[in-house]
Amino acid sequence: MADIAAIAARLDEAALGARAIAQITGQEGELPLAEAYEIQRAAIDRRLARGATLVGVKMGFTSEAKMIQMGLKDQIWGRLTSDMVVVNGAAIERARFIHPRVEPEVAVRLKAPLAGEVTRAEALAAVDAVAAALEIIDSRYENFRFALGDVVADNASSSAFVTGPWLAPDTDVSDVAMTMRVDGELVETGTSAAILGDPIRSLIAAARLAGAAGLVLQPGWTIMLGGATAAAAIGDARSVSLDAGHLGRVGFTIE
Ligand code: 0L1
Ligand code: MG
Repeated sequence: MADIAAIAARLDEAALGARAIAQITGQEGELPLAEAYEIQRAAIDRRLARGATLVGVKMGFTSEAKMIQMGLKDQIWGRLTSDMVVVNGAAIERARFIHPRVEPEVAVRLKAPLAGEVTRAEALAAVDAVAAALEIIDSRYENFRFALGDVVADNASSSAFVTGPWLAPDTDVSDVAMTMRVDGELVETGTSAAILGDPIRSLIAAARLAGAAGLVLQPGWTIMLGGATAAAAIGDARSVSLDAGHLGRVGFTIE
């Protein structure tokens, strides 16, 4: 059994100091998923103890291509905390991150609790608003390399997120064209249909997976439903923007 508290502390300190660490699995053998999620919870608890609050959940590996690449049959998830929120159009500090990447996503805000096995109708009824979003992922592992247990323990690489204008809950998010630019240069184009065929499937999966860990998705929370394209490296770029058609625009600058 892994030393949950010690590994959680290592990951938390790596995130705090923006310093990469070695993979856990390389040093300590296999890391079963249940233990990896325990480490994730313990690392986030340290953040909460410093005053952050839970503001949602993120879904990862929501594209078929990424699942095949990792040999997965299911998605992974992570916790979103208040210190990860970036206001649309605001600046982020590059020094906070190790080797950040950005991906275009769809997010929903909830107005009712959601947990366990829910139908599509139940999931939709819990949605208060939808938005285009950008997720900044920043693996705490050297060279952005990890096995499944590593990345789950590392809160699914979650680091920061920006949501665009919140729109009515019945706004269609099923097949929205997305164009992402870094420093004005086109880096990724795709469609929200790449998120499990329809992002609402990812919301249903979020309720199921978080529910299995005893976590009820709460009213007011943001659920980041997954990447519509591959992630792009931020490097030393100064701006990122996403044009998501009828979902609007999202962006941030980097200083
Ligand atoms: O949000 C994501 O789909 C990423 C999940 C974690 C894996 C990665 O860092 O690419
Ligand atoms: Mg993501």
